[in-house]
Amino acid sequence: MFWNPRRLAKALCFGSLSLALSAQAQATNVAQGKPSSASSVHANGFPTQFGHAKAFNGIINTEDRWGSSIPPVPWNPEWVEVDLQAVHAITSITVYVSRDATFGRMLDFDVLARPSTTVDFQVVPGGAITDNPQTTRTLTFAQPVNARHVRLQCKRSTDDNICRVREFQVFGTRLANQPPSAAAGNDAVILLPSNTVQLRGTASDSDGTIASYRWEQVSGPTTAVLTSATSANATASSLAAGVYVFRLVATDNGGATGSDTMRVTVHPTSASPDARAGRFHVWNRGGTYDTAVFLPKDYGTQPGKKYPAVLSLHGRGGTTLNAAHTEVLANPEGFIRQLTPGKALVDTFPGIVIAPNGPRVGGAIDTWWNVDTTHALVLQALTVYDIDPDRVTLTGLSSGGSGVNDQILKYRTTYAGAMPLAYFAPRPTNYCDLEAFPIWTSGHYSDGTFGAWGWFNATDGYHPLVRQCPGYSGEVTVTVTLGSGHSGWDDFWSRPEAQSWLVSQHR
Ligand SMILES: [Ca+2]
Ligand SMILES: [Ca+2]
Repeated sequence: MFWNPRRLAKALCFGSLSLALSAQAQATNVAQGKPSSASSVHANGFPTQFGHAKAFNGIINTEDRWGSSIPPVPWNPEWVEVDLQAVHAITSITVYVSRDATFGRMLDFDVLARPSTTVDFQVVPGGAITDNPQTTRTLTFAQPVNARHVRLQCKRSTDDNICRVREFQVFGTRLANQPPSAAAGNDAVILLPSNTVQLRGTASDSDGTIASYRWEQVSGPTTAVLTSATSANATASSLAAGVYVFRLVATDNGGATGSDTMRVTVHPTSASPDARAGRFHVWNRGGTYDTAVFLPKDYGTQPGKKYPAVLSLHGRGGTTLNAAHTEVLANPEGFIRQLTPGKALVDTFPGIVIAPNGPRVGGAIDTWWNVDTTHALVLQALTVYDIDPDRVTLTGLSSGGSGVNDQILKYRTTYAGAMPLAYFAPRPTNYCDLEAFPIWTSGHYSDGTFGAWGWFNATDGYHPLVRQCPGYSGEVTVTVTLGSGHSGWDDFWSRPEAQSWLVSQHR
């Protein structure tokens, strides 16, 4: 035998091919014999040959094939699908896409997969095929595709416009059942005599379905009565004062479980509200600012409850302190004016309002808020009143708006949001510092203090200039109101959505 490089190369090539074939022979066609379905079945004259199960029966001939009954159109494709009965790591898919070597070939089709019925089908990598020239197509995945359902979706075919699949093979290995995830819902706080809580759970399973739910009590001062304990939503009743923990256990169709717990805190019946609740009182802090403080109607009734708080700064016209400290109550200016006796908001406002009255006691009549003194006042209020330190916001008008501006430029980590109205700001040199901080500002269009400084750009639809800052995350809202002149803040603060915003921000 003489040396022949071409023959040697051919032999090597066959050698590697046979290795590849033996590797493929070891892979299992996990679609064979599995339950199938199809959008339609072509039965004319061949009722025993065109069933969709024929695409998964392991027989690759011209007759045992699925065929669709009508010509496919792009917006209503014909499809055939297999349910692998469990999630598999799929390494390749081979589809025989013609009746035989020359006739009835699919031209445009997609191969799709999904891990469960709770998510949409996705086209597998390389699975969107157009102008197919071959009678057999194999898709091999660099990363295995995890799926339980695999679908072929035919959009265009040759000849008689009928889609045909002689055999649809899916190669891979079955994955272990993935446990479901459960969520027991938010913790709850109730006040006796109310002694019932709704338990609202949810669960999902990435590779199957939720077969059952079970609520159980983990701990608590007494044994609670659980109603509908085998549903996602249950009721815990006959609760006593103390802390209960409940667990939701979800079981999937493969028997795996996932769980989550939630806590119910039951407060004892309280004493009557704080004597100062539902109105404002003077928090006399001689040496800095005299301050009016509003406490909500239920203040003091729920031990441990923390309230959102609003720092309210007045404008130059509110600088009315007198020696008898009466003006702070008699002539309030700023947001706290919404809470003067007799107003409906007194009964419903859920936050604490801290309204210092400038100028500082014993200080010169200056119309600007001292940034450090004002901030110190807020920090002290956190120690005196039941304030949630993560829910303190700022609002002010005119020079009070500037006072808010100064707070958020120097101390904004203390605060959850700011609502400065009708004022000069932001200062052009540093307004980009305000990115990602919740701000709602407003003023009249024609107010020189508001319009002149570039809070908004009228040609851009009143969008704040802070939008142009690098990294801006979209938390600044500008509301330009109709009307003229400098005032208008009382109208703005009387809006329920503005009142709600002030107590809804979280640091
Ligand atoms: Ca077949
Ligand atoms: Ca599962």
